[in-house]
Amino acid sequence: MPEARSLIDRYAAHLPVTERTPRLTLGEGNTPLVRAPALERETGLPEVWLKVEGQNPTGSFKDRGMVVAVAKSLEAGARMVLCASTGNTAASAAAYAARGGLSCTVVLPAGQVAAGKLAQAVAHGARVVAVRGPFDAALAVVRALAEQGEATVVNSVNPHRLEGQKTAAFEICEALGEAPDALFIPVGNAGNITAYWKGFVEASESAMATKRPRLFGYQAAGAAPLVSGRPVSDPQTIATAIRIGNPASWKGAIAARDDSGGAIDSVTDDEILSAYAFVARCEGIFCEPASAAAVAGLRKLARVGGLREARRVVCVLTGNGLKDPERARSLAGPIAEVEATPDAVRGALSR
Ligand code: AN7
Repeated sequence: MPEARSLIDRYAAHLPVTERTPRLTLGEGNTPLVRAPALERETGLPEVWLKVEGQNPTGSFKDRGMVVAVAKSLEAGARMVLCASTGNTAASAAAYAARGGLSCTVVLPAGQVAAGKLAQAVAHGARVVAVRGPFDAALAVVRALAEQGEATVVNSVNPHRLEGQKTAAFEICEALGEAPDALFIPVGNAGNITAYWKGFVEASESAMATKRPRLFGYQAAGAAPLVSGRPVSDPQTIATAIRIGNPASWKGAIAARDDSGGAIDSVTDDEILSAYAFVARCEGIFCEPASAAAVAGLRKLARVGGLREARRVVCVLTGNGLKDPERARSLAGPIAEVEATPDAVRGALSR
């Protein structure tokens, strides 16, 4: 059976690749765009779609950018990649480095990375170091190490990352036959909202779309520098993926917001957890808490009637719920353990 075409091959004409760029792939991209009837009922919008990026090979959107960044590193003759990460970038870098035969070092904020992501980085053979402080401190260390020539940085400060990530906007336009009216997306280091905007602009300049969506980005209330307009030194949120106080792509996010006529707002941890449970229980899709920030934002904006002219909207579910099993388990109490008899199980169910 022929292998599915790699993301790099599918979008080579739109990516900074040449014939010499290795066609590295783990089957990234081509993720499902799934209709969300429960969110349509709740918001009153005619069409709500979910871009399920948790279906990527390592369970997050990072794979789209990482495949390009690692392929370009290989093309340039690098031996080692390096990143700071709240978890998903680390998991993705570790996997693509393993595939490409590169060594990988990841620097993480100590105690703030979801269990599944850490497991992935270790499983793929990355060298892992945890530093005291938030993601921002880890990224500062990584940038300093890179200046000393230690490795290629594969954080989204590497422009190849954003080039790969913009392909999600292409896929949405292709699936719908046009750009949506609005796109809802969580914002942490702000690379992805920047990449989506680049993708939608390029789509509108090609046959993929005739218009561009308004972009609505959501930060967690305790980590919302783009909302307050100044860096947050001690970011706090249960959505650890977006626990970031000084986004690297600050300017890109503001440009995406302003050029698209959208907004960047915050949602509370309670709103995030409510959206997280809603999507899992009512739509059947298990995303991670950070991803649910996009859905929380859609619900918040719809509640105040902020979307009257929009007919078709897309929420980007950036990462898989399995990344953070502890958070999911915390939503319910202990599970009853009883004798293996129908009566005992019936009894437990009726309690
Ligand atoms: C699930 O992995 O920053 O605004 O180091 O994992 O492009 O940063 C992850 C970010 C949203 C925010 N959803 O995207 C990292 C990291 C999930 C994420 C974001 C992240 P950006």
